[in-house]
Amino acid sequence: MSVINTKICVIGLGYIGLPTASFLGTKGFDVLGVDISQTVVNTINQGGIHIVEPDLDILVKSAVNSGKLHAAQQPDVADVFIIAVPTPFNDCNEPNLSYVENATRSILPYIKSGDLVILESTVAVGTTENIVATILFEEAEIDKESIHVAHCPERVLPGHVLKELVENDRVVGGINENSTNKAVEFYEHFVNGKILPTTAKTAEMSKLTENAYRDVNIALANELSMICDTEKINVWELIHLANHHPRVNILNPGAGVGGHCIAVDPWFIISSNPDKSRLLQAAREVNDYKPKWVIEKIKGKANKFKHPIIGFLGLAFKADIDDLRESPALDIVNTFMSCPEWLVLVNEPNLMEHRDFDLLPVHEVIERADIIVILVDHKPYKKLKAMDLKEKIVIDTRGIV
Ligand code: SAJ
Repeated sequence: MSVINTKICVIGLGYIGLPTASFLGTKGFDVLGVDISQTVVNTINQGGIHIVEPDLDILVKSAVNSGKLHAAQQPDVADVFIIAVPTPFNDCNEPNLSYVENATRSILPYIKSGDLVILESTVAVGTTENIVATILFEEAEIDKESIHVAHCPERVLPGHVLKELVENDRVVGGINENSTNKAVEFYEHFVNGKILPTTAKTAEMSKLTENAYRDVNIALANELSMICDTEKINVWELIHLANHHPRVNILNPGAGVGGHCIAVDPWFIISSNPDKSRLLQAAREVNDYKPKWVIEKIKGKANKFKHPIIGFLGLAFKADIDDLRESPALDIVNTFMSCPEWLVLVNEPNLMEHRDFDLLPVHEVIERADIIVILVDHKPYKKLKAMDLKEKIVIDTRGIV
């Protein structure tokens, strides 16, 4: 496969698709990015971005200006198709794979013998074979042996996407050996990390396992934080000490687990294996309970004030990003917004403004509030000293002060 003559079509220009498409464009591939939204397509064709990720704007501009990245609402003929569409969950925690199905069907008119189709979206075990490959083989009018299909789950950390896109090791699993080999060869063009070949099903399970591992580990930390609160033990000191053991590495407690990956992906395993996934279900329960526990803690402290002023530090789903999707911090703040007897003050250093809140400078929140609740471990908060907060009631969910 030569970079110069290879046309790539990336379906879905979101948090994974757009960085991937623009990165491949800067590597010399001819890239067509496809998105159902006309606004997204227009923004990208003007060299702009619609999501927040450090340095992504520079990458997109460079790929678009060099003529190597173009966006459209419809796919076109290509040698490699990368599917990076969302896989949301319904209210019963069952995955909705219709975006993957639609994306696969959208390439049917353009696929030809020898093409490689890669599914990067996080999916339930079996999806690459049972949905993507099956649709292609049954509905494309070409010899099924000649299309290559593989799953290569994205593993990049929001906030570090451009670095991790190149440096992370990649698990690549084809539906047969030819597919695996073809996909490995493709990723070798632009990934510096190791390329680890396997089967499609193992690749799917590997991605789910990585996020489930983190969910379970954070659940342990969150459970310890609630136990330590009762026992009057400093949980951060406890974890620090325990982690000095050469084989212990406990993650950090917080206000809950947010974002669209770790709090979601275990459900892919649970929904297909409800009887065998008791640990994963318990971890989800603990992590989902943590924001409720924080709310009760705040209410307990607020009881002694007639009209308490509560200052919240942080709204994002994790440190040093502006992403509020599935943010436990946002849920906690919203709970108090609806109570007329409480005055709520909010600081979020990564946002200029918010539709529902007046965002205030951190020093103003601290000065005016009776109770300070640290919800996110953003860098600026790490400069806060216990001194700055003296005479205040502090609920520090992240162990900052
Ligand atoms: N969190 C804690 N304590 C910790 C670490 C995280 O409470 O010690 C919380 C965060 O505050 C946040 C949530 O967990 O609310 C998730 O944050 P995260 O940084 O752990 O992960 P994500 O969701 O941003 O990205 C994860 C990554 N997966 C792993 O680290 C195994 C990333 O590599 C994946 O590509 C991404 O999910 C994905 O797209 O699946």
